[in-house]
Amino acid sequence: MQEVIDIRSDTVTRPSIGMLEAMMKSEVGDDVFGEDPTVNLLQKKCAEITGKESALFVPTGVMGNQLAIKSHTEPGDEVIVESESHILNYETAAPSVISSVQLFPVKGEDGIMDPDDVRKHIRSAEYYFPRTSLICLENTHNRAGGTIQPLGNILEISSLARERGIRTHLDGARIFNASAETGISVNEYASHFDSISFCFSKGLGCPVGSVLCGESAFIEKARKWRKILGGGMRQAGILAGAALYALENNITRLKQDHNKAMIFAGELSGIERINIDAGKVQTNIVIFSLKDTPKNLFLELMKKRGVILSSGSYEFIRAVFHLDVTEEQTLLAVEKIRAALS
Ligand code: TLP
Repeated sequence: MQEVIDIRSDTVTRPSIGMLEAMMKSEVGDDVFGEDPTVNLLQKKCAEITGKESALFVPTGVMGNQLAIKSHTEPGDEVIVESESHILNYETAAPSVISSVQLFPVKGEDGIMDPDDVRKHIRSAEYYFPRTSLICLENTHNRAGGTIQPLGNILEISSLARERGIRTHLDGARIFNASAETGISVNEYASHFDSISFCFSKGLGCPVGSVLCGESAFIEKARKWRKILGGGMRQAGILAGAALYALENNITRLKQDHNKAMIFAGELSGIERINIDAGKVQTNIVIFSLKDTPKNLFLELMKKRGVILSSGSYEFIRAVFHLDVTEEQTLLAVEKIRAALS
């Protein structure tokens, strides 16, 4: 049988034996009653890591972002997001459905908004404008190809928000990737935001789970909305056990995924029929396009050859490196792409 190299996303990883053992050994209780010791431990650890008062274990990254929006805003408010952000593009218009808010997209460069553009788009107080009550950033930025938000930029936007009485949320689905690359702690990144969510189910290799961190009153509001949305998970300790295992074992290795992404991008830059700027790869995501081959045809062809890539935004194709793909498989994927395009 043909070996399948699945680099569609870092969400496709399967729990390792070590993680499964940790899950089996996890003590559980009913988390809707606040009685799951492993969930409680995980939430305490996440609050510590991010330097926030409280944390809430949630099933998905989308739920983390949506609970943050719901808990920070009132119906009729406006939320500033980057125009290629996950919240705007991949969350099924949930802010309008769940929070009755409007998103205002500000175009960034490689996913990074210019603080002056953000300033320009904060609404003044006239009664006929919506109230800008929240600014969201994404670090690393998925659609831009795993780019890292520069700390200086984060500081400018967060102090601007604070001056104007606007709350801030960080979609830190891949914040550990940013931290592994820059050496800036997750605590430091989180300190510039009122709330942060991050995912265990991506580069950290868990089957399920994300967390939302912030002030206690904010988390209590989010807990109520998690229940309303059907996210009260009962004996979720088996999942929290996987997340605790990932925090212990799967963080220091993230740089290996970045190295594989860089090797992959470097090799692709030598293929004539591919457009890629290998120098732009910063973490575990690579985006590239094809000079003369229709994207869907190429994706189908590669799938038949055992390399699963994902259709990125617009003309782009996306490859994401993770703990279930080796360096050898990375090079094999390159060879298969080279052969398909020759
Ligand atoms: N991203 C997925 C897809 O939805 C595109 C992927 O394959 O990368 N924030 C960011 C920045 C994300 O990339 C994702 C997932 C989420 C939030 C949502 O996480 P989940 O899938 O757990 O709801």
